[in-house]
Amino acid sequence: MKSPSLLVLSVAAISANAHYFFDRLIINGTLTEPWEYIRKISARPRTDDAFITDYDYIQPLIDPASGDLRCGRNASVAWNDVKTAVVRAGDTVGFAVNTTVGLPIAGAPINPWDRYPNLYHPGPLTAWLSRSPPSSSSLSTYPGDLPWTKILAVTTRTSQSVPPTDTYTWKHQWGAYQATNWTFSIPASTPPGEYLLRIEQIYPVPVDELQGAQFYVNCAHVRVLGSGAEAKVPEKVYEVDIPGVYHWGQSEIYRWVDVGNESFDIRDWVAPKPDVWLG
Ligand SMILES: [Cu+2]
Repeated sequence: MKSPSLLVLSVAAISANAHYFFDRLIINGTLTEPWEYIRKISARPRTDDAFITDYDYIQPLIDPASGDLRCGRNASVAWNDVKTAVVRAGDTVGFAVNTTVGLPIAGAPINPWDRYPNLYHPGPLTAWLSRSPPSSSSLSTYPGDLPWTKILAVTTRTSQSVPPTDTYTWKHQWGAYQATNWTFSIPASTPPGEYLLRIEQIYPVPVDELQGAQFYVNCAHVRVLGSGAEAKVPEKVYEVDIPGVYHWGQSEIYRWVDVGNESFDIRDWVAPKPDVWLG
């Protein structure tokens, strides 16, 4: 029989492995430091007086109507000293996954069982841009309350997909499954300006299981220079508000694609709106 303490530890290990965030921006193939170009997020609030751990930071968002859906928990404005990455429209950027806050977020011990930095959950991975108004003094104070445009959607396998390390074959249909990072290009016709660059991965879960769908989102600060291509403003159909882009119970993301739905076929899955703007 397992001792109670071992049992607790193994449950904690499984659940801690199951969440993550994106703390590093990749700029033209170079991996930057944690939170160097990305807005820090807060730990989930605790109602007990237990010490805050990594697990409190990697907790997903579960309310699609929350303002936190833009850039993560308590990240509607930047409160760390976020650098702005300077890229040309058409350049390759990306995000890397982590499960530990590491330094310099103080007060969060790193637990050995937290070290499993990949997209452990099956589900869609997307990237988004929202342009800060030219009149605003700083990207750091831009809350992301203007429209967002989706510039990447990873659903099925691609050449960037990694070989899965488990035998859950139905999950392997997702292109980003178990990826440790993902890179993509800023559309070449993106108008020059300062932008929030947002990454989002959704773990689809039905409304009556766990806490419903889990959202993993983070935002980087980027200044997009021209590419030489003609700049184009995205048509209205590609622009959405966040929050507002998803609603509680929406069929595409409030459903099982995990253990318990082994017959899941990703070809039957319809990606939520909006469509991807390719420029
Ligand atoms: Cu999780």
